[in-house]
Amino acid sequence: MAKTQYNADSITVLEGLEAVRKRPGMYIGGVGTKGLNHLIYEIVDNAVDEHLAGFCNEVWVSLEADGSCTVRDSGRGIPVEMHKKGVSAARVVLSTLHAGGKFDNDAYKTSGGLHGVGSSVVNALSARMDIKIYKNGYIHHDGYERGVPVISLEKGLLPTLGRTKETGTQINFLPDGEIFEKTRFKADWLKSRLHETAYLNPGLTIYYANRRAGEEEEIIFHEPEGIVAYVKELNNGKNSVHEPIYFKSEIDKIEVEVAIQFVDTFEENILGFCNNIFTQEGGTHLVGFKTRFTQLINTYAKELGILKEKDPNFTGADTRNGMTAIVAVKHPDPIFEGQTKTKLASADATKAVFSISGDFLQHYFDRNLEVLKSVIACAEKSAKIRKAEEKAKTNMLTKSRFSFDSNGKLANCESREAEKCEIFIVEGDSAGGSAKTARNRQYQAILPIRGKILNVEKASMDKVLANAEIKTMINAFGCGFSEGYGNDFDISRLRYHKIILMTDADVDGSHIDTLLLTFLYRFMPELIYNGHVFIAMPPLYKVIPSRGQEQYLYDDKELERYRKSHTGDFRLQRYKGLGEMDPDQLWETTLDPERRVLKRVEIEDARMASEVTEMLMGSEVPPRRKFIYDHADEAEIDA
Ligand code: TTJ
Repeated sequence: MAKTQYNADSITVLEGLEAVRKRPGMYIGGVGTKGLNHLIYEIVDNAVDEHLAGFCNEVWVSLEADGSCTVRDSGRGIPVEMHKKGVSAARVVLSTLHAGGKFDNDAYKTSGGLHGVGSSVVNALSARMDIKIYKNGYIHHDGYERGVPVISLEKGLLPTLGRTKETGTQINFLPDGEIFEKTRFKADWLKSRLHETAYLNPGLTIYYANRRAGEEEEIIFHEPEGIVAYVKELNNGKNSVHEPIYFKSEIDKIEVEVAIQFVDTFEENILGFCNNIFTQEGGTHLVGFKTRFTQLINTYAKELGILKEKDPNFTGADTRNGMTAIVAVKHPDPIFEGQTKTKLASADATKAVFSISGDFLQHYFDRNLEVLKSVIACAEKSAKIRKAEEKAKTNMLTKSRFSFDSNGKLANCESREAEKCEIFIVEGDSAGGSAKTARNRQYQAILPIRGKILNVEKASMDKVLANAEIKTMINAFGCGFSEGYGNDFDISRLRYHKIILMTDADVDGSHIDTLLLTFLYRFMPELIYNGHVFIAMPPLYKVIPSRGQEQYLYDDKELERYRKSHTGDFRLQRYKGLGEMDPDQLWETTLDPERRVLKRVEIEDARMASEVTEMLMGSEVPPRRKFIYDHADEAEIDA
């Protein structure tokens, strides 16, 4: 700090960033891997904004060998001239909270949720940040450590590193280990996100490079077909019923772009975006689209005589049976709400999407009768199944409303303070028995499930609902569920803030995880969005040295390390399943909040949310105890 001169403004500037460091979660959503990756997205969004403004068609994103990330664009470069605060505008952008490069000529503000918080937040949370701005024939240079400038200004302006003919902005930053639990960016999430960005911006080319030792890779993301290609990719491997339908138009400054393609499965997969932001919680744009689509299909079905006058209409869910769609709007001043600020609330978006979709689709279906008929056939198929499911659901509700736990397996906890309560869904009666003995009965509830019953992959949902354990879970959680028709879900009634899946570390175990997560994602997605769902990580091995301390090891990498570092004899015990542990061991390794390792289930982006098996990626929640924290940190436990 000593090198630079500060005026009053730059002092308040630094205080602004201090607030970010004090409460990082408020700005990037959390200090886990998700928040960490958000640093990159925040910077990339600036480059994409420059693309949207019409000045940049290329972005480079690299994960560097030293753990840092570099983002470069071919835009105009952040303005470097003197700002009214008495320093270079670039320095104001990078070190003032909420000045994140959003200048008044922006057509669309990206102000949803975690977005648009500005590059200054990334700066504040980076151990170091280096900036090169290629502009006006020079390379302008700036640099920071934990948000504090380390480059001296010359009469308030940035020093230059030499001349250039190029224009653009390059930022290199290293996340701060004092802030983040882990500082290793998740490459898979980043690639998926960049691919999504490419689909949403067909004129943009993104050059991705991973230069980290052992995972070197280069990919070019360029999707000139845009959201049509996105829909095709989402439907990849499924039987499509027709070629994608695409339209794009604008009303009252709101741009609406839609791609639709039906497949012959029973899923509905509609992804909404506003100003390139994935609206995880949906919102008004989707309401407009769905409402108009349902109306249209019912009108056509009656016109064609497929529905008779006296027949009830198809429900909305019926008309979207098998639908994959992207609804992307651009709004000049969007309002976002919801738990994670990813629900579009702007009422005018409903009107715009309703009207544009109605006009286009009517015109389209009038001329493509075959497509229309196959879409209506999907709705008929759904209506049939819906009736069966409705029956299953009423049966279930009437039976179980009065019996909290119909088969008496749930060992509930004593406390009614939901924030402190946990429920373990445990594979197998024997592990369930041990867990019941071992648990802290004040706060930990145990629900054993029998693997075999659940291990019917791709069971239809009415079968799933008929499953005794699933019924018990719905009743135990206390918040109801939502699916297709009706929405009985109320997260405020949730009885356990941690729902922990505890299955064996084998193929059967991960099948059960997948089925349970599929169930949770379809019927109670908010539980996942709000971070209530976890996967327990029981150890794979116990080493018993002839001299020294016994130790639990959580994966093969740890075992390898142990073999290398340990001198002398040791006995190795391998746990094939939870059932092999006695209650004390189970408590020590898997139940005790002080020592266990949990993986939080997170949904990273729209593409992952659309594909259940792909979407469920965990990030570890390390226990407080330091030594296991260190192991958990390096453990390769992402299946
Ligand atoms: C704003 O309007 C005047 C000309 O410069 C515009 C601008 O801010 N452009 C801009 C910012 N282009 N690229 C950025 C940018 C790129 C990266 C990679 C990171 C950051 C923080 C900004």
